[in-house]
Amino acid sequence: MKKLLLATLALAGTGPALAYTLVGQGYTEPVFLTAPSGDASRLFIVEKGGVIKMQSGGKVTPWLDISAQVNTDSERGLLGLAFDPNYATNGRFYVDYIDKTTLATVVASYTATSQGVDKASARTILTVPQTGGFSNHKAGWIGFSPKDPGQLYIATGDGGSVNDPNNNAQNLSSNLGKLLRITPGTDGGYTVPADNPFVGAAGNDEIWAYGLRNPYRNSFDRTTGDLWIGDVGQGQREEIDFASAASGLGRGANYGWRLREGTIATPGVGGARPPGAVDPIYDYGHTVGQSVIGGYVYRGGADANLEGKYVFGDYVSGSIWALSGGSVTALDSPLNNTSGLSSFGEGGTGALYAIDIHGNIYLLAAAVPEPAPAALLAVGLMAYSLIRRRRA
Ligand SMILES: [Ca+2]
Repeated sequence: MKKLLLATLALAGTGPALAYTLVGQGYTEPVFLTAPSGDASRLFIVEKGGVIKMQSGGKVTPWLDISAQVNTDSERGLLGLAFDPNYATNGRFYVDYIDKTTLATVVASYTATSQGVDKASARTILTVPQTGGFSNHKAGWIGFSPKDPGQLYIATGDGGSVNDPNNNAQNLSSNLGKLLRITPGTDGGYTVPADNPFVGAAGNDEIWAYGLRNPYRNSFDRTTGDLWIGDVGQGQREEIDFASAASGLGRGANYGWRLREGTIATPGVGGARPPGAVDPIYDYGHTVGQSVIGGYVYRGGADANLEGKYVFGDYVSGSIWALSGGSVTALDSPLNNTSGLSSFGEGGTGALYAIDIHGNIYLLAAAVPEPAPAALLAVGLMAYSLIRRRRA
């Protein structure tokens, strides 16, 4: 009976079992999910077209609609959402999108009340011109580190096309291909933290780290504050970059693009690793996947085997992996062999979710409801009898 049970649980994919539960569906091109810190009852789902929806108790409510001001061509869209660490008291949150008119990346703040979001509360925090006119590599993740409160981190892509034709990522006078770090103003605008690496030196003051191609999905470990970057590769290598909080979060780090693609010289434009450049903590080739989706260090508490491991995946292969101690384990994935894993997301108390661009949200690791052994046995018996009936 035990064998039968395991077979039933492993039906959906390969690798060690990873419990997953469909908890949301019907979203239109969802690309991100988050919640205010500590909020265990609500999820905020970002739709690429410019809408944020709130899901609570199985009910979905439109929360903010800025679709009229968002360009959604190719990789453009509403791409990022971050709640202010003091959201519970100030109601402030931040979005990252491509402006319909200027095609620039815009980071804006809004303020929510118990009545919802007042669109008139919109304040532009920062704008990054998308010179070059290409429609891909917009990154768009934004977030706060629990170990660096008050500073907003903003991931930008290299601006698009092939081989970073304008050499933005290595250019410290461009805010493209970077991780930026700013102190957002309470009424729009921003200041630059005095300890940013290029303050008082050549290079844009907003830049925290550089040499990134399309750092589309990233995270800070909610426990340690460590930084994890998922940098989407070009034709060869997909890349995970890491900087611990204890070592200063990679202040001034050069992650190598366009000279380096993962651990190799970029074919055509690459070369030796630039002096001081940081190699990825992990990279993989295109037989395994073709668009890395950066994830989270699992802190959800529902799976002891996963706890403390970095969970990430690939948009094209649908694979989900756990990275720990330099080695990767393939996990069961609800999206195995189906293109569409658009992001992971963390709930307000650390529950981990996977998002399918086709509209589905899966809770990972925690089976809901947690099935009692007797219930699992019943499921196994049902599956067994169904298989027998099909065979008959
Ligand atoms: Ca400077």
